[in-house]
Amino acid sequence: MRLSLAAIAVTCIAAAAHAWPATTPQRVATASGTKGCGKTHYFNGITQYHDLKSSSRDRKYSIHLPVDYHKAKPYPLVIGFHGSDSVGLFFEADTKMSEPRFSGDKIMVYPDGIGGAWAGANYSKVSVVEDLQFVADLLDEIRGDYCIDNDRIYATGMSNGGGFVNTIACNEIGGEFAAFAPASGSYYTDNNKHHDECKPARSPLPLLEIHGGSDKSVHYDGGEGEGGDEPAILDWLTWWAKRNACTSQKQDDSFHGDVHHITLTCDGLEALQHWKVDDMGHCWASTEINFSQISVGEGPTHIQASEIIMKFFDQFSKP
Ligand SMILES: *[C@@H]1O[C@H](CO)[C@@H](O)[C@H](O)[C@H]1NC(C)=O
Ligand SMILES: CC(=O)N[C@H]1CO[C@H](CO)[C@@H](O)[C@@H]1O
Repeated sequence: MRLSLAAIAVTCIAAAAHAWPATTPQRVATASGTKGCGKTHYFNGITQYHDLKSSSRDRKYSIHLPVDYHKAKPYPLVIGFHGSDSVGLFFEADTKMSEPRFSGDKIMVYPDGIGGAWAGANYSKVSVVEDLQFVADLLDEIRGDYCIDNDRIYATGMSNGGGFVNTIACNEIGGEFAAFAPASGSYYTDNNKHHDECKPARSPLPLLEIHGGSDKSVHYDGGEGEGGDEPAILDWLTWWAKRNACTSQKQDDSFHGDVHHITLTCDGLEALQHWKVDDMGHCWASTEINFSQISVGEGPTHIQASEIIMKFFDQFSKP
């Protein structure tokens, strides 16, 4: 089965594809440390919980430092946004992203949404403006307390949290991030007729999406979702292909056609990528059974989202 992105099909013949080896960084990081460099931290390698005041509300997040955290070394940062009716703790357990085999040298942060949700859905408890302000306040606090490589800040999220990752990418604050990776995302914002509410801070903005073809909550072909109307995933990708000015597309199919990996090249970078797993439902793709799969009555699948996402992040730093 061939996935088609309408807008790209036109330009892919004329454009010269610039292939990059997947394992080497597409842009080399020049580490620039933050205010928090030099501060000593204890219990590294163990997730710790913090409070933060934002828009006069009490917010919470957890942070996981690499076990060998060195106070003078700038580290990449990944912020992970949980799905609806959840908290950062479950997202961390479900994705296992804090395990060194996935996180490597990255600092992992898991914020909690208000009322178990992120802005954008009709069930959200706070406005998009307020949740985006929270992201700004969270970045400020983390930069002030820990040694962060400012050029290597990333965002990932699941379902409602994936939708919020898209909202971040579509706004000015998204310019603080090097790359984005929503999974099973419910994209409620920028869903007007012309999709012109999405105003990314730069182009291309590296983005990777993973979605189940059999997702019963956030349908691959779009339609009515739990928190409002959702676009078809390929339409949504087409909008990003335009914003990122991508010029060529390739596709790999594997596992007897169950897994499809689309890679679009944008300004010489493989900056827009999508993984579709035909048989997968609404969960975080994993080759091992875990919470989100159990909750939708599913077994493991062919790909490991946590690994794919971290490898994608490793290829990008802020230009
Ligand atoms: C949210 O949107 C969905 C889908 O359109 C709808 O079924 C639901 O009733 C809405 N809920 C609220 C609280 O507006
Ligand atoms: C959170 C969770 O349930 N994780 C499990 C995912 O699957 C692996 C492998 O079966 C288990 O070891 C984890 O405990």
